[in-house]
Amino acid sequence: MSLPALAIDPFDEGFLRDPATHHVALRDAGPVVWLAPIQCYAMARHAEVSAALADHATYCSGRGVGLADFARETPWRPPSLLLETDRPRHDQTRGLMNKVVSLRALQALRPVWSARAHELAERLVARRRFDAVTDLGEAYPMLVFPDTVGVPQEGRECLLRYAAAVFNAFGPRNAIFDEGEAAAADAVGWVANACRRESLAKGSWGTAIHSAAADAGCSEAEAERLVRSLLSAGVDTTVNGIGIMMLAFATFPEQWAKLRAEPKLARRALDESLRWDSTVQTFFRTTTRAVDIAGTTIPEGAKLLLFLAAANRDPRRWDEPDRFDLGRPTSGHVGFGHGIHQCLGQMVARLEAELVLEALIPRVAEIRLTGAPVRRLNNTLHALASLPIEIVPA
Ligand code: OVV
Repeated sequence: MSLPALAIDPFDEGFLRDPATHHVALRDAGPVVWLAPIQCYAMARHAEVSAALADHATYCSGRGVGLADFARETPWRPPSLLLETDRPRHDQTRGLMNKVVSLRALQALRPVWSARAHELAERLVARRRFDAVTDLGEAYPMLVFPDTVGVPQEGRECLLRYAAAVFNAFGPRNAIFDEGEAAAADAVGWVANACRRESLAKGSWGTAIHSAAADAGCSEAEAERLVRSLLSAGVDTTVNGIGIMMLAFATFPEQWAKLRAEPKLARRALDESLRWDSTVQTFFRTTTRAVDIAGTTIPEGAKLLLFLAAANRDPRRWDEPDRFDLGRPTSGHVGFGHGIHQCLGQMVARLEAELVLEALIPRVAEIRLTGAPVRRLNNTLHALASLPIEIVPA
């Protein structure tokens, strides 16, 4: 079988404005395809994407999970000791992070995070009309997450620009990459300073990481880079995760009614929302050996683009994949990835989403769009700039 070659650039504006439409063509072209404009292999079907994510020995992360191959190019920032690292080192850093970002730690935070969600919901519902992205999707994580990591109060708006730049930098050096980098020039310095032990609040996750990293024999600079991971991965992801989840409920009003009738479903809503429209659309891997996929040989040292979002709507795997449906089993979705690199913060994201919904359920009878959602283009994230809504109070 020959390798289908497609003239699709998944980082051009046309693609990024409407990824789901292009995903159909990518999936239907074959189990593995060649994307000529960016000169790399790609997979968009659930079976292949999931299998590649599970096979970290063949598809490594240490050469970067963006288009840039760290074996040939200097990364734009020192590589993440989690995301852009392989075994055995990865398991040491991940092991110590798992002790800090734990279910127990989250259970302790729950009452405070819940109170913040209720206060915010109370204020927004009183207004009736608000922007579900800026007023809720951005506002809520910013109310709880920076305090938990323990970063300085002053200058926190840098976090959003920094995270956007990090996710843009997984793509090619296109205009979006350059604009993100320029916009985040000051944020890079702010984040570097915020990650230092002296900058972090006592009793925070940040200082806990410094202690755990020191115990594991990491240098101070390595500990700072581990804190940096939380700030890189924990902001724009949850911001858009909540924003897109609100879009899902506004688009499928019967699902809001179902949630209100069965509030326990709040715990599963984010996973179905991520399956329906994945915040993190793509990640790359690099092959560590020549590997055979459905009659095609991918050589050693090749970049491979994995379309997580396309896999999550693959009709070969999901019934009626374009429907947001709280009743469906979401197990197996790759919105948080899969395998050893699967999202470290997934419990944080789920808790934030659950608490936002818990605060809205008793107060909101209906959610209506009052205008078209506005996209914010990013090389990796399916992001929203604005989602104007009006709620009908309960
Ligand atoms: C999953 C993710 C995204 C961006 C940055 C990082 C992780 C990191 O570890 O720095």
